Amino acid sequence: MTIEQRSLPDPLIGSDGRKATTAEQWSGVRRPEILQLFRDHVYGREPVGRPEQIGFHVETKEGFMDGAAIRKRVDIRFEGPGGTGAFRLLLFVPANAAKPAPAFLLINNRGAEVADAERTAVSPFWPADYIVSRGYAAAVFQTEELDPDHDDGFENGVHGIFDPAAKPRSPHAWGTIAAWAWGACRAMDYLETDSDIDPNRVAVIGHSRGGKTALWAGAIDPRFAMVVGNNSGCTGAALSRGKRGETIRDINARFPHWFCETYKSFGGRESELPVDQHMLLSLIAPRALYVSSATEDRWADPESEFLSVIAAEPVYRLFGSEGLGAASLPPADTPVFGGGIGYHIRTGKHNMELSDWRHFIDFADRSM
Ligand code: GTR
Repeated sequence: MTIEQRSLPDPLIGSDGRKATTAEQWSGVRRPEILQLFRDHVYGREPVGRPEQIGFHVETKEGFMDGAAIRKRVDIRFEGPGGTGAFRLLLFVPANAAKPAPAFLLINNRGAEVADAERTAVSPFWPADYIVSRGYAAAVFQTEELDPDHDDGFENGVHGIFDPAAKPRSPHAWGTIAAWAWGACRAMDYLETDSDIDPNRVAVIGHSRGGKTALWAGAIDPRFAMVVGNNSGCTGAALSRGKRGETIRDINARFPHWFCETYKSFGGRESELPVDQHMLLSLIAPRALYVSSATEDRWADPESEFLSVIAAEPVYRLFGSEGLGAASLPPADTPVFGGGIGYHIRTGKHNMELSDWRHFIDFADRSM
């Protein structure tokens, strides 16, 4: 289905019918409105930003990756009305490259084995050695340390800590994707304090459900200079109107805890949602955005991921950026690097591989 056939809401036209014609108008009026629409209808409203009670406990050790990296293990501890919580940020900082270093923060929805702190196991899903060799710090945390990935009635994790008494829950209350994104923002709170890291050059990245999370984190937190959504699909980068593969109804049936309650009422009613996912991408403008697809990832729907990028471009153009600068889906394994947006479609399955990381870092080298 073409872009025109999808009848998308216009990211530039506000609820009062006025069209933003300058970056200032868009940032001052339309951007906050879109953000609120996503909070109300899709990801839910997080009850807290940076908590008053937050602390960082850092343990540093040298001599990793044949001396190329320093390892930091940072325990991020916080407290809310429902008790205390913590998650660990694992960080490898290049020992020999210029500092402060730029960084990639991975929101890891896979097992902890892909993020081995000892480096006895190495995984192309998080190729920390390669990231460090390119002069970037490699940071990662596990989503499930913030909030479990099953429907637990929002009793555990950060939901239980920050809105324990909220029963019945508001239909707009945050879901699990928003809880993980909140964690990425708290990781950023730490990275801002680390003199080895350049806080102005931190990319947040995730794959699949982690990709949806990275895009939402990038939308709510402008401190992220670059945002990467890999194979993020439904309620990630992919447009919902006209989407093939997974739909809003499918995702809410299988993962009822991911989004806010209100979102469930839009299953089969995509055209009535006041937003579509190109508007999520537009919230990242004018910062660097990278969307990546895979040829066999039909459930995510590469075409809907690509067209979403195109439909977000008018907002990039308001900022004087060309956006992606390609009108049609590029051939497989051929990245397109535009002024503000990068895109590629990799041959193969739903996954994140070393070749994907090469393209992300190449784009970061010129854009962040
Ligand atoms: C699938 C889900 C997708 C994607 C994927 C993943 O089952 O339908 O939206 O999030 O899981 O995270 O690997």
